[in-house]
Parts: sequence; C-alpha cells; structure tokens
Amino acid sequence: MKAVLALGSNLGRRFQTLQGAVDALFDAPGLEFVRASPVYETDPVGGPEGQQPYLNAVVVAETTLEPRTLLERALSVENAFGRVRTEHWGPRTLDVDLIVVGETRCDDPDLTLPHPRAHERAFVLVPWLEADQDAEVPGRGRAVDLLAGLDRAGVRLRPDLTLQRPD
Ligand code: PH2
Ligand code: MG
Ligand code: MG
Repeated sequence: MKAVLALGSNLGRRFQTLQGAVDALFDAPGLEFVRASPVYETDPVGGPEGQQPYLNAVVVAETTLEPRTLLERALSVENAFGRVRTEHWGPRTLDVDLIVVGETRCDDPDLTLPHPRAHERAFVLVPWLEADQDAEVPGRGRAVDLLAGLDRAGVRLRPDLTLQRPD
C-alpha cells in the first residue's frame, strides 16, 4: 500500500529533526521510502500566539504494515526526538502524521484515516503535491483541486534545505 506521512517541526534544530525522523522511520522493515517532498517554512496554523514557524515536508512510502503499526512507529519516532505533549497544537520538536494509508478509512479516537484535516491544510497539500502530482485525499478529492480553494501564502519553499533518502 501507499503511505503518506507529513512531518513538522517548530522547536529546536528543525531541519536536523526532520532528517533524523526520515532516517528513523525507515530504519525497520515494512516501510520503504519512495520520495520526500521539498522542505517548506510555514506559518503556524492554530495553537498559541507567538510560536516559531514550522518546517514541513511530506514523505511518500510503500508499506506492508497495518496502519496501527505504522502509527506506533510514528509515535515512537516523535518520542525519540523529544516530543513533549503539553498544549494542544503547541510547539513541538517533531510531529509525524499519517495522511493516507492505502484506501484505509478509520475513525478511531487515536487514528483517523485519511487525516481529518489534511484536505484543508496548505502546509500538507503543497509539499505532498510536489512529491506526487496525482496526490488525492480519499473522499475529499485531488490535492491540486483542494489547494485551489486554500490560501498558500503562509507556505514558503526553503530551496536551501533538501531531505536525503534515509541512510
Ligand atoms: N501542525 C499542527 C498545527 N499547526 N501549523 C503548521 N504551519 N505546520 C504544522 O505542521 C502544524 C501547524 C498540528 O499538528
Ligand atoms: Mg499534526
Ligand atoms: Mg500529530
């Protein structure tokens, strides 16, 4: 199955954290790296005032794992990079969100697939579209169409930062 993961960081060494997360996510069987998007600097959406901007990127992968197993891996990588959960939507060293996992539809409290807000977030759709021009949120539509209705002013390419394939 295809799996799409969104990465975000707005605390600490943001780019090093994103690259470290890519390396860690693919450091175990069942998840194969396909492509990473460019890196974008993005204005924080929601959460407390005065937060630092985020770096966001999207990774496209192939997986044989159950969505829940993938979620556990994502959470353990967040924890490995010092994620502390205090404030809802507060600043974080690392956020790893599952956007889509194949055709999986899931509405559990801790796992919603497709991601319940991906279709309205330019900081997810812009990088995803760069990584996959056919990107589509099942049930919502094509990323290119979804983006047409969104303000993407807060999403700026960082041409100086490029994620490498996992080592
Ligand atoms: N993640 C959030 C809330 N707001 N804003 C930006 N720009 N980028 C994010 O990754 C982000 C956010 C919750 O996960
Ligand atoms: Mg998130
Ligand atoms: Mg998250």
